[in-house]
Formats: sequence, C-alpha cells, structure tokens
Amino acid sequence: MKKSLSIYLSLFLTVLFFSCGETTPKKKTKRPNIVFIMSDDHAYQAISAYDTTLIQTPNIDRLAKEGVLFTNASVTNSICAPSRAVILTGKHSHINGKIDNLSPFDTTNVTFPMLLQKAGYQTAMFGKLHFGNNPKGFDEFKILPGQGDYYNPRFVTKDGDTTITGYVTDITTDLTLDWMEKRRDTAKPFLLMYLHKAPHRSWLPAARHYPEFTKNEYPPPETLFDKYQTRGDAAKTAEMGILKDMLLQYDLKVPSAVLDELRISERLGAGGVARMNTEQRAAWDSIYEPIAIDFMERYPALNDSSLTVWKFQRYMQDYLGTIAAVDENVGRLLDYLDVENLSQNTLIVYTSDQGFYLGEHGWFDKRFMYNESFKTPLLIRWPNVITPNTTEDELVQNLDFAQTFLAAAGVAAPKDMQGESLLPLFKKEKDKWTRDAVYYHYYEYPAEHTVKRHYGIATKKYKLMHFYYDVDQWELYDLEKDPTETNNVYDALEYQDIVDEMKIKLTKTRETYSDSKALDSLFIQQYQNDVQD
Ligand code: SGN
Ligand code: CA
Repeated sequence: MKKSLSIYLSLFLTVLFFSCGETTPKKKTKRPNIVFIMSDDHAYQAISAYDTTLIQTPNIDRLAKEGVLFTNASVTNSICAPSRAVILTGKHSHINGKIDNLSPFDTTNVTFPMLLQKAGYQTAMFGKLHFGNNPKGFDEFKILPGQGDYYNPRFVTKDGDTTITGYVTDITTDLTLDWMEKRRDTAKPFLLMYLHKAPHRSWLPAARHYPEFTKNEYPPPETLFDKYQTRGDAAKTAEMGILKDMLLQYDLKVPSAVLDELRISERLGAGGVARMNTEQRAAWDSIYEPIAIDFMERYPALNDSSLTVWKFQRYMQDYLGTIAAVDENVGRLLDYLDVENLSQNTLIVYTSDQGFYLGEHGWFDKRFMYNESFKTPLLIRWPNVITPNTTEDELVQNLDFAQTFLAAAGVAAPKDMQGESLLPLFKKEKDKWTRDAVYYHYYEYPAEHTVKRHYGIATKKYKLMHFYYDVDQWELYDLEKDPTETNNVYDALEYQDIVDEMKIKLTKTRETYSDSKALDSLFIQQYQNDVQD
C-alpha cells in the first residue's frame, strides 16, 4: 500500500515537472495568468456592483464579490487610444506621446505585454485597440480596425483581414475562447487582453436584447438639466449635450424617412445599421420601426425638456442594451476559466478605457475631468491574494496597470514607468501606499465635442482643474460637499487657502511626472500639424 502510494506520488511529481516544461517548476508555476477585460466607454454607473439604478450586471459584479471593487479609479486622459497607450506603457500621455486619438502610437515605447512575453508569458489580444498600428508583444491578435463595427465586423490578424458575420461582442468572445481552447500553451502562464468595442457610440445592441431594453424606462440623473451656472466656458461650449448634439438618426435610430417627414436634417446618417444583412435588418426593423412611428406622432408636441427626456430614454435603452451582451460574454469567459480550473491562479481585471456621461450635466461622451468620465470602473479578482468582497477607495489610475501586472508576474518594471503597483492594496499593506493625489491632462481640442484642453489634480476631497489654449480658467470642486460637481468654488473666499494648497500640489505633481508648459505648447503645435495633414 505504502509503496504504491509513493510510486503514484513520484509519478505525479514527474508529470507536474514535465507538464510545466520548466527547470524550476516550483517558482514558475506560481506565476499567475493575467486576464485584462476592458470595454469601451463603460460608465461605472452602468455596473450594478457600483449602482443598481440602471442595469444588472451579475457576471461583471462577480469579480467584485470574489475580489475588490475600486471606488476611486480614474484615468489620466479620458479618451480611447490615449488611455490604451497609458495602460500598455505605464506612462502618462505626454511621455508615451499618444496624447489624442489622432497622434500615432510610437511603437518604440516599451509595453508591459512585451516584457511579459519576454519573461515567458504566452500573450494574446482580441477586440478593440484603436491605435492604427498593430500591437507589439503578442503571440496572437485579432483586433478591430479603428473603432470597429457592431455588426459583421472586420478583424485585423497576423494572417490578414477577415470579416465575421454576427455581433461583435459575441464574436470577440468566440475568438478569445477559440484561442484558449485550441492554441493556449498550457506550459506557460498567459496574458489575455479581451477588449470590447461595446458600449461605444453609436450604440447597437444584439438582436436578443432589443425587445427587453427598448421597453425599459430609466430615471434621469439629477443634473440632466444642468445650466453650468458656476463654471467657466469649457462646460458651456462643449458639444455633447443630449438635447442639441445627440443625433436622432445616427444615435437614436430614427430613420431618414421620418426625419424628412419632420423636416429635420442631420450631419450623419444611419451609422452601423447599414452594415446589417437582410435577416439582421428584419429583426431590427420589427422593433425599431414602431418606435420611429411613435416618435413621429409625438414630435409636434415635444418641447426642449420633453425631447431631452425622450432622447435620454432612447439613449439609455440602446447603450445599456449593448452592456447586457458584454455582461453575458464576460460570464462565458468566467465560466470557461472555472471549468478549466484556471480561476484560482488568474488575476482578472474588468475596467473601461474611461467613464462616460449617462445624462449627467445633460451630456453623453467623456473627455472632461468631471467625475463621470474621469472615473472608470475597476473590479479585480485574484484568489488567495485579494480578500473577496473588498471595497477600496484609494486613488488608483489606469497608469498603474503595467506595474501591477509586472509585479504580479515577478518581472521588474522599467524605472521610467510612472504608475504604482497595486499589489500593496491587494494585500491590504496600506502603509506601502502613499499617493494622495492623481494627475489628469486632456488634449484633443479643437475637435469633435469641443472639450477644451485642461489638466488638473484630484485628491479624495478636492479637484482643481485648469482650462487653457483659448481660455485661461480654473475650477475647484469640493467633492465631499458637492459630489455632483455643480458648484465651482474657485473664486469663493472661504476656499482660497485650499486653492493655494491645491495649486502647489498641482505644480509639484506636474514636476514629478515631467509635464510642463513647454510640453503643452509643443503638443499644441504637433496637434495643429496632425490636423492639417
Ligand atoms: C467617435 C465618436 C465620438 C467619440 C469619439 C472618440 N463619434 O468619433 O462621439 O467621442 O469617437 O471615442 S462617432 O460619430 O464616430 O460616433 S473614443 O472612445 O474612441 O475615444
Ligand atoms: Ca472609449
């Protein structure tokens, strides 16, 4: 009996040794897999772990139940491709060079996937990258060109382009699971970047979600009719208002025939609906045509306020409808990890490239340093390291991912990365976490949505912002007293000490991260050249 046990044991150890394909199995088998799930424009208000008002997202929530929910996670520059560049490089936009969606990503940047690949990780990326060039450091990638399409999307791969019939969120998951099942090297730890296009504008849900979501009615946020009374020009001149800038056809799917009838002309046409095949189009029309007819009948009686509410409802129905498919597909991936016994040794992240306005301040889109677009959802599960059901309110940023993943993998981070590893927070070693403010800088102006250039810092209590380029205006918000950021107290007498303190902190932070007035001017020049090209 004893003898057969020891034979089994040595057989088991031999199999373990060879299946790991490593000379030091104990050390290397410990390295966790890393799954980075990111959606595009997914507001934290639309994740039920944060807020149950709008939608239930049980699969995404699972990561917080089994891990940690960050309530003060933010981005350094609230726009797509720059956020992705910050994530990959661990450097602010002014250092990695990708300051806006227009500028090219400098492929000489060192990224964390390149370092993990070099350290023996198998690496793969599926979904939206939005760089205009292919990612380095990946054994396999299948990415959407540019913004990508919801229906029948084209993917760029190492072996050329391919168009796949179906719905992008499902297809991105199919491609991911196909790689996991067929090409994953079980001898290596893996890095998977699983990147959804949804819920980016213009919002097209999957057909299975049309009936439920188009019937829903949503409570408008309290700032839907914000008049920006205490603010500077930036909020007043931004073109992202639900009433004025959200398009009836492109965004809200009222067909051109109805707009012609109502004598409304708009700058953009049908958007992604035009890509649908006959069958997809029939499913669409069966639900959306009656909505358009109903709108045509109501329209004459609508005023600015009731039209805003109608648009808000239609916006939420489609935006949230796209999120239902993201949540289901995240569930598919989590199930796969469970079934394959991978969950225990996998660090898994759910986040978005930035937040988004769901009617707050009357807006859609992002770009501003105000909370809804500055903050981003962040849920992380890593069994045996992170205590389940934890909430963390420290100020963390997308700048921190690179160093976090490298630290988790035991790979030294280059000294010039600018973030902080989140590992001390995972392990509740709060004394090792000293950050008390985060830095922000947005550049893409003049451009779509006309959000002025600005930079600023946020502590847990206050936010100071400086708008520049064609204005020179400051705003200060008392986040504890004014969580909706509707009361700019920059000029209020009782806040002058805080203004002074925050300005000193801002100057120091800019120095620490090597940002400067000289760079601001350089990027303005570069932007003007990019726009002319
Ligand atoms: C598109 C959208 C904008 C959006 C940008 C950037 N317009 O240009 O509303 O702000 O993308 O989004 S659209 O008419 O093409 O829908 S980002 O997430 O890629 O930065
Ligand atoms: Ca985005």
